[in-house]
Amino acid sequence: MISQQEYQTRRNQLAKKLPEGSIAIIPAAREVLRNGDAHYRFRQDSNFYYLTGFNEPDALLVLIRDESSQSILFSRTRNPAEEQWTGKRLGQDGALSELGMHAAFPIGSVAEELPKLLSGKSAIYYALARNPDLEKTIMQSLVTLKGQVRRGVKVPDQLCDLEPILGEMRLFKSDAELDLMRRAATISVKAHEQAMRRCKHLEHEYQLEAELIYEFSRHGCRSVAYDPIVGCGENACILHYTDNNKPLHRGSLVLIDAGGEYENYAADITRTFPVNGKFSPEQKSIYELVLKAQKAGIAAVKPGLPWNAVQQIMIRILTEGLCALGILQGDVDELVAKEAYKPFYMHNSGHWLGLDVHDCGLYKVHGEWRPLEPGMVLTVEPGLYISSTIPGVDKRWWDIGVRIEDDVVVTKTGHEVLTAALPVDVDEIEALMRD
Ligand SMILES: [Mn+2]
Repeated sequence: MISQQEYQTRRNQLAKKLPEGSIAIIPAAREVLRNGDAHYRFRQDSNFYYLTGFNEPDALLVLIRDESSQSILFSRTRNPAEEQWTGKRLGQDGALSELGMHAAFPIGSVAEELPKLLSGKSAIYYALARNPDLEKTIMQSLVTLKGQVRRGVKVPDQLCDLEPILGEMRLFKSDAELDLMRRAATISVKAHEQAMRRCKHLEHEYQLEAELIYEFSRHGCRSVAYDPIVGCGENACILHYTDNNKPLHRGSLVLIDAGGEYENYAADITRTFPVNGKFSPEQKSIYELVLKAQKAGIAAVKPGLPWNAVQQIMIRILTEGLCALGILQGDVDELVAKEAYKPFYMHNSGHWLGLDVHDCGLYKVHGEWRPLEPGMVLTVEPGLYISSTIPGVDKRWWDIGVRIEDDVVVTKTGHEVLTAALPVDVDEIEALMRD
């Protein structure tokens, strides 16, 4: 649980990072129609949630940069008839008492109230180019204010991007956030274990997906953090394969990239294992090479390490290993320099992780890869994908796709692997699948 105090502190900290005379506007997510009159399951906007912990749609947070750092919330009004159908609402009284807002208005009054809040300010901060509805609302307020210039009204004349400032705050996780991420990770570990254990009884990729979702749900992850990837054989070589509808072939590998979302915080785990519970010699060679790279990548994580160093370490190990297996030929330095590994390993070492599975925050600062710092959370996820379409590769390696991914917190002295409890060594996986 994240306390109301922590949300208030975040709002104050954000306001203090803005220049005097600024105002910030952060909209909640909207409900989105799926088909007919049915909606997609509601997921709050991550920026809005980070600053409020408030889970209703149709809301707008306004922060004013002044001595008292005022927080103002526009939200749905209480309405017993509508609440009968769609559930309880916090309303404006609740926004003051439970969320600690300084003022609260009905969402329907934005057109009337927002110009008053913007009047006299110099800069408006919001997530530029993300939300056309919000931009329209802001423009309408500016039109209203420009109509009042002759009365002496000062109209804001700068539109600034809020995301770099907010992204930098979200990049560093608090202890309370790390607790939620540990929970998301622990539940996701259970789900992957369940998939490994149950695999021998299953016939289709979607049945593995069902095992994952069952475990996520029953332990309190009310949603997946992203659509699970369950790819058998050649499908394991498609990075974002989500059809998940093909048969599970005994003798093939299956790649599962899936994570649960706990209180809006994501886990992101990939494991690859043999459908029949026993790695073939070729599968084992590729798997152990990816694992060697991943272990070296994780071992390097500590404060001060530049973001791209993990990738450099893993590329070298993968290239050396591909040479040792005869899949690549030549001098390792030259092969690394000319990116000969790219047909087999075409993605980055990982990404930031948090409220978003690909979380916000810059990877380069002032043109340089940024050094890791305590409180950052990243994934480490090397892979090798030997599609039969890559020319010149011996047939025995075809359709072996392997990715191994864990979630890593940078600590003061090194790192903590949130997903360390999940089996990853060949022996461990084979033993778990035998049970
Ligand atoms: Mn990932």
